[in-house]
Amino acid sequence: MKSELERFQLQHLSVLNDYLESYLSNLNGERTLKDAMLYSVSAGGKRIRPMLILAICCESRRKIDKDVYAVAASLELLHTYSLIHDDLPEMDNDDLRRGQLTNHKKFGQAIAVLAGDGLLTTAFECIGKTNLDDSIKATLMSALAKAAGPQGMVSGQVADIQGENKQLTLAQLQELHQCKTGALIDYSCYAGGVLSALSAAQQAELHQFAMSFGLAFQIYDDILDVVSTEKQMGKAVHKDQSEHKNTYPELMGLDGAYRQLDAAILKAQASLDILEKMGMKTELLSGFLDYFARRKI
Ligand code: GRG
Repeated sequence: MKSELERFQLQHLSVLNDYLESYLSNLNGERTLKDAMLYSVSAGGKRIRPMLILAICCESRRKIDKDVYAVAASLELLHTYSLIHDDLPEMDNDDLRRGQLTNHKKFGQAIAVLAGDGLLTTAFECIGKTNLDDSIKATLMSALAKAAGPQGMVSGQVADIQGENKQLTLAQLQELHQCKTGALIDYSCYAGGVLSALSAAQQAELHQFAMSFGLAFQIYDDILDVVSTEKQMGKAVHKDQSEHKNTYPELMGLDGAYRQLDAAILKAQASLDILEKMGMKTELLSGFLDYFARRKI
């Protein structure tokens, strides 16, 4: 039997994907640039961030209309920019992303940088084109800029690069991840709350949920990285295995990382219990947490 979250994803994922493709296809612009932008966005990905926005709207009984899809899509556009830039030779130097060649491997570095720039900037245009009240558009745009920019994801990326081959403390690692991945997840929850006109108290608790969820997401990703690399042992592994990466398993071992993951999931669930007492439904958000808790890794 399908879970509530699986049914929800079936209902909304293809609409969101169609929205993204038609939004990019209908932009005026240079053909190769558009192809490069579409190439990475259409490659799939889990769509966790936009789905969080849609889920919060649904749990708050806010109608999921075209404007909600636009705000969700804009976040995926921005997230995809960050992945394209992260894969570049001067950053993580990856050949594969979302099951296909990375953007720079396919289109060359210059176009990949520009495709990322295009996705980042049009994410804001995408919010601007909605029929939402101007004050809501301004609130969302400034929160997105804060989460993605020098007070959020970009600083996290810098901290990550500067921390390479150094041993960070747990506090430094948490700070790095809060900026690099947590800030956009926090924005997802905030944007869902703004679109649903949640109260300040509900938004504050949703923020607590986002912090714990973001942490669980990152630890899970770190664990997955170690376990899948171990499974590949014996096969040719492209990455330089001698390079030191700041991850939870690296800092505290796999068991320690699992314990931190469990603690983050429990904390996130506690926030959902409070949100339920405040009148929100939480089944979908709980479903997102199960995804980490089930961890068939
Ligand atoms: C280049 C400014 C700049 C930032 C890059 C997002 C990011 C910051 C780097 C990605 C590298 C990475 C593996 C981060 C850890 C967790 C993470 C954000 C994974 C990618 O997000 P998913 O798992 O990917 O949601 P999909 O493809 O499913 O969307």
